[in-house]
Amino acid sequence: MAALTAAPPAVALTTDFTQSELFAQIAGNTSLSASFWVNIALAGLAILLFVYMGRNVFVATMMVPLVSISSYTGLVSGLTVGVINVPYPGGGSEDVLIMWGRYLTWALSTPMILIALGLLAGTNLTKLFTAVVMDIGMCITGLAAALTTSSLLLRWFWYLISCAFFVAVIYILLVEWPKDAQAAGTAEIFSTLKTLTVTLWLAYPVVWAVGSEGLAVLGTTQTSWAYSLLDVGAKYIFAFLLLRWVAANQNVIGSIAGGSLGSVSSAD
Ligand code: RET
Repeated sequence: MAALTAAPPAVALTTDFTQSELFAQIAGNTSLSASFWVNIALAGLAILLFVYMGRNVFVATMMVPLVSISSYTGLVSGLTVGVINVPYPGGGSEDVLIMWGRYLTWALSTPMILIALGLLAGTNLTKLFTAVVMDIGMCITGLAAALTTSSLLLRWFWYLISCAFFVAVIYILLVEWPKDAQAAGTAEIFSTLKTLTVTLWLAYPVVWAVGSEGLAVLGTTQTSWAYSLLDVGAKYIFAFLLLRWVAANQNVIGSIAGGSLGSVSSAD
């Protein structure tokens, strides 16, 4: 981003751009803006659709598009982005537009997805809590990786710590919850959603590694699009499949997780 190049300050975390300057930069890049607006529009549609499908269904699932709208509004307005001087392998560094708001809101949206999956599998509180805590650890240390400018090594060390948290989440999804789902009688839908989730989630650290915050094989706009498209699958397609199943299987719902999966309003 040539227009964003400025001399890196010696100490400050972010190079000095006002929110209005960042907003103007984003608005001036049609493709980057589109990677945000697509999600705001889809999240809005998802909320309308989910409300139509059933008013009380799965509070956790309904929260996902709400968090998403907040997330992308932060990005598109320039509030939750910043320019930092990212060190790259080979000794160089560059001023890069960092979308740190993504990590922040992932710390809210991904636990919701895991809570929905855990409840669906009828798991116990210990495993649910472990998955959520590990997941939040992954998001916060991912944020630390994105914001560390002092040392290339420490930047990637944060990345590895985040991956370690992520392994725990994947383990619970692939090993623990399928057993619980089997016992709860939700194995089939759980298996579909687990496969979707694990496949898409695995792509996030890959995008980070090759994206503008990692090895910079992808530029800022391409990185943003990659995350935005992954979000579409991991959030809206996920939530749609889950809610469709919940609406069609009220009898199973009542018997798992003490009915805490929610219910479709009787008006439907
Ligand atoms: C980071 C970089 C550090 C290493 C790892 C990551 C994983 C991120 C994931 C994000 C999933 C986000 C979703 C958002 C939906 O709203 C932080 C990219 C492991 C798995 C599903």
